Amino acid sequence: AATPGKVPKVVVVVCLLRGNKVLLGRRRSSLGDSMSLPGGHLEFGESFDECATREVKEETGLDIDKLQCLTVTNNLFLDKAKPYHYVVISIRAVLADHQQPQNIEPDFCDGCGWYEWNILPKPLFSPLEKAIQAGFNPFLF
Ligand code: 8DG
Ligand code: MG
Ligand code: MG
Repeated sequence: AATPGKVPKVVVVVCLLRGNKVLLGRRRSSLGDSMSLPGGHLEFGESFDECATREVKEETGLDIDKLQCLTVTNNLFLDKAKPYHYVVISIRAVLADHQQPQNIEPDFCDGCGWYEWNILPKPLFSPLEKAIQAGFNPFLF
């Protein structure tokens, strides 16, 4: 049903892979801290790849390469106090060649780190947790 004044938003998130690990960072919200993929809102006129590259750079300082579109999910959390509806495009990428993984500055991204896919930290950001429970795995594309 149409809800006056509310529109879905488009978000691009990035599974930045290094070996068998993925980059996650800490998100702070009123509902508590959780770990999530870097990413953010698609800006007017951007391609998905441009958005992925820009958000990762803004949030971690890292440059990415070999971008590949994985999934599109419709993330609905309508029963929350602040209901949200995001169309989330997941992109897989690796570090650009010149990039030294150890160069991540903690200042860029609180709690940012590389995690093995089968030993992910908890709590995960709930939409990510949900996607993983539904079988999402960036290593299987
Ligand atoms: P801002 O400029 O709007 O402050 O931040 P942004 O970096 O552009 O946006 P964001 O808050 O990081 O991401 C926008 C929304 O995307 C977030 O509030 C919830 C939704 N989202 C998901 N899954 C994921 C995910 O795995 N990672 C991130 N970062 N956001 C996600 O539904
Ligand atoms: Mg963000
Ligand atoms: Mg943004």
